[in-house]
Amino acid sequence: MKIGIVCYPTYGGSGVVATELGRFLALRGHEVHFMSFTLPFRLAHDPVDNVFFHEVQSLRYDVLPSDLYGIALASKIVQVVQMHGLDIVHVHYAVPHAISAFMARSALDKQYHPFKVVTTLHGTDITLVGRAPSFFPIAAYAINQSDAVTTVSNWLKDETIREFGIKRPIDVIPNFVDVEKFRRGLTPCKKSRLAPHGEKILLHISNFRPVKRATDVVEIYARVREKIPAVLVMVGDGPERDNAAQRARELHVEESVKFLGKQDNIELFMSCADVFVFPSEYESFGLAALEAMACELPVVASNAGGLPEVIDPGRTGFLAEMGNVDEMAARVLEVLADGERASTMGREARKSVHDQFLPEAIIPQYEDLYQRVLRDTAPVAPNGTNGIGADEYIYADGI
Ligand code: GMT
Repeated sequence: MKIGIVCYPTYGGSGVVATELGRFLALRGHEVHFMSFTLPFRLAHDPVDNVFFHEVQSLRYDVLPSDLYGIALASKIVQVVQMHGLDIVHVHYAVPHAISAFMARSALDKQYHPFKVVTTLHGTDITLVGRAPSFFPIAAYAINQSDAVTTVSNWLKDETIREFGIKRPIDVIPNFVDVEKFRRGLTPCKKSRLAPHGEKILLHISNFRPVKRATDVVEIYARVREKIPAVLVMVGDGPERDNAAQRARELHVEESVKFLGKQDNIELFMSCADVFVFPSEYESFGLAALEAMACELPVVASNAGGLPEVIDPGRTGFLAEMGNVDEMAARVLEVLADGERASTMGREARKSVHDQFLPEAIIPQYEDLYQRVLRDTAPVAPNGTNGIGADEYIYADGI
């Protein structure tokens, strides 16, 4: 198949999932065309054959109300379809990506509807952006008009149905992780640099948006450090980083909290930490937790959103009420107190990834979905046969 993938390319779970999906689809023989405003960072570090990148260049001009990225993206989709004849455009994040795809489809020859639109909802596109009154009707339209819609967890599916009163079918296809890349004991392991005196390493990785509750991470750490020697490693950057650093100063633990900012190779930190701390207000899935589990890290997280679909409490980590930093600290101590237990939990965490979230299990679910939308609503080729090959499409002239 020829598949277009539209995503946010910078640090963030939806972009990572989209990029990894494209890479694995290409490795399975599909032709994949990424469209975004910059090269997705994981693609830049791990290029594969059969993957093409098309940069969307928007326009800023004084008289224009704001950046017209959604329209520039629609134009790019038109051009890529004209050049390469895509079967599917798979958009990650409903707004504005799905709308741009519909716009592009209308701009192409209407009679033959040249490609199908698959929309994957990742979380904040529903819980924050889609729910906002200024975007609500168009987010609902994006969901209803897509040829197929997926969510990354059952929780997000239920939220979408509840929030938008959606009647259409929604497929749940969870996040996945490359276990060759994310594993224990990678070199160069950073343990001796992060914890030079053999302290335990608590790790948090996120974009430090309010939903991640980064100050809770510091609260949890301060409680843990009262009991055992430990350091806290904070990877990533975002609006709550300064507040978290301030809280570390107030709690007098700042000298053992390391804010490392954005890092490309997060697996190097995950592969040598002792516990992953993830106290989010909610996560539609929690990709970072899954990546940590692949690195045999027990995860202590809030029991919000889709996290209970990822973490099996008592076996692969622990869940606590969102905001209950006392309980989360107690759970972290429980993990760290018994090295044997921590290792067992870590091994179980990786096993759980193997059992449920391997690319080999998840990518075929997307392939089956693509086949289904192409089959169910195959465009009628000019000669009356039901051809769906890209070569048979007719595109409007002069666009
Ligand atoms: O909000 C974020 O953390 C980024 C966001 C995104 O869209 O990039 O992540 C969401 O999508 C990920 C991939 O499907 C999920 O694993 C994350 O749980 C989800 N984040 C939230 O729901 C807050």
